[in-house]
Amino acid sequence: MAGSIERVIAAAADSGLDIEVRRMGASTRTAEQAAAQCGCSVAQIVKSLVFSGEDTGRLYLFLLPGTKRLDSGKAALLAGETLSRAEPRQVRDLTGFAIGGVSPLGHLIPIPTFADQGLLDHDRVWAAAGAHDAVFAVEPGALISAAKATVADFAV
Ligand code: 5CA
Repeated sequence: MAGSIERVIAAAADSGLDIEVRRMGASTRTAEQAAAQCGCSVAQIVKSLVFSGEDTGRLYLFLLPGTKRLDSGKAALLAGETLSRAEPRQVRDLTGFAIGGVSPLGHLIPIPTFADQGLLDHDRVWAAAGAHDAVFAVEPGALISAAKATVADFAV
């Protein structure tokens, strides 16, 4: 999507984060592919999962290590409503990113964001930068701050 990588860089800069986006020249759509391209562990890949509230239709973003998955019961407690995976079109229209390139930063609208504590186990993590082959490395605490994410228990 045009301008999506630039949006990530601008959002990072707005939060005082100087990131270097790397185009890997191969797919980083999944955590496993991203880890292979980055030469890091799957746990160091940040998954950015967009869910939709079944009552309100609002979106919620969950940031978690590539080795973990979202516990839908715990996530629903945080959101205050039952959640389902957002439709790819809704993700694209409201974040400005296609599935597989959804970044923790730089969405078209503000989205309530939660982060798993496990991200903080690493000195450095890698996250999607708005395209299916684009990533950036970041210190996880700085990423969580820039994403205005609430650290919470929603992943297993
Ligand atoms: N670029 C990598 C990380 S650097 C990435 O985006 N990984 S991800 O885990 O955040 O995004 C891929 C995830 O998108 C999959 O794990 C899956 O949960 C979700 N996904 C894949 N297909 C769909 C779909 N059709 N609808 C909603 N979510 C989907």
